[in-house]
Amino acid sequence: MLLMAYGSPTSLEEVEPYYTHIRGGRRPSPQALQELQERYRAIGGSSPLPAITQRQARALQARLGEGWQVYVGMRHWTPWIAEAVSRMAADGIREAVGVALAPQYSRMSVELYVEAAEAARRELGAHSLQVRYVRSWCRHPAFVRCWADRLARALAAEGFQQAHVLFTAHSLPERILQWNDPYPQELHDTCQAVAAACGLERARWSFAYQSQGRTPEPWLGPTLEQALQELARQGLRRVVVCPVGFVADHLEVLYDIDIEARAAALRLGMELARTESLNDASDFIEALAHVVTAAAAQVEEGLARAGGR
Ligand code: FEC
Repeated sequence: MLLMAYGSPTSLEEVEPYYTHIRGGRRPSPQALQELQERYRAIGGSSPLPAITQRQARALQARLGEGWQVYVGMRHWTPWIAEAVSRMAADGIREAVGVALAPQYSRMSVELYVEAAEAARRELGAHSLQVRYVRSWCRHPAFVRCWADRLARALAAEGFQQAHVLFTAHSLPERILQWNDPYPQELHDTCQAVAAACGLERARWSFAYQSQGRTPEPWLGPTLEQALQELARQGLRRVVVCPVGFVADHLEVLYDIDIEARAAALRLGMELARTESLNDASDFIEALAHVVTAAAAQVEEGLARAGGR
C-alpha cells in the first residue's frame, strides 16, 4: 500500500525549502517566511504531522497484516512520494493500492498526489508496478462514523449540548469551480452524512473553508472567521468546529483553528471547541483498512474476470 500524506518540515530551518516546494518552486518573501515560522513556533516549533503519519502507517500495517507492505510517501517533504515508489519498485511490488490522506477529491489536492506517484513510476520505468488509486473515500460509512462519534462526544461536553456545528476543510482557489471540480460537493456530502449520523437538523450546522492561501487570487469561502462573525451576528455563543477535510493534528488544525479561530471567537464573545482529530485512533485505522481492502478486492475481481475471458 502506498500511503500518501502532505508532509511537514521537522525544524524551523526546513520551513523555507518546504514552503518553496508548496509554492511550486517559488521562494516565499522574507515576511511570508517569517510569518509561517511564527505559526510553527506557536505550536511548539514543528508540526506533529510527520510522526502521526508514521504512526498511522504502522497501525495500518499491523491491521492489514501479512501480504501487505505499507510505504509512506509525502507530497511536500521527506520521505517523498517518489522515494516510496522507488522502494516499492526495488522490493519487487507488482500490485498496490494508493491512498492520499485527504478524503475529498480535488484536481488541486488528491490528483497532485496521484500525479507525483505516477511521475515517479514513469521516471523509474517501473512498468511492472501497477497502482490502483482510491481518489475519494469521503462518503465511506466507516469514515463518516469516525467523525460522527467525535462530534457526538464534543456535543456531549458541558455547555455544548446545543452548540452550533461548523464543519471546515482547507480552502482552494476559486478557479476550481470553473472546472466543475467535485471538491465542494464531496465536502458537502461528508458534512451531510456526519450531521445525519448525529441527528443534527440542517439549521444546527454550517460550513466554512479554512486556511486560505496567501496568494493574490480569490479563494473559496466563507472563511472560518467570516463564518464565526455570522454566527455571532445570529446571537450564537457556542460553536464546535469539526474539520472533516483533515485526518490529523497539524498546523492547520493546531494553529488555524485552536489558536487563530479560537481567539477570533473569543473577540466575538463566543466559545469555540473542536472535535478530536482522527490521527491513529483504531476506528480510523479500521476505516482506512476497509477503503484499502475494498480497492484491492476490485483489482482481484478485475484480474479474475480477465483470466476467465
Ligand atoms: O502541519 C504541517 O506542517 C502541514 C499542514 C498542512 C496541511 C495542508 C493541507 C492542505 N493544503 C491544501 C492546499 C494548499 C494550497 C496552498 C497551500 C499552502 C500551504 C502552506 C502551508 C500549508 N499549506 Fe496546504 N496544508 C498544510 C500547510 N495549501 C504551511 C503555505 C503557507 C500558507 O499559504 O498558509 C497554496 C500554495 C501556493 O501558495 O501556491 C493550494 C489542501 C489541503 C488538504 C488536503 C491535503 O491534506 O492534502 C487542499 C495538512
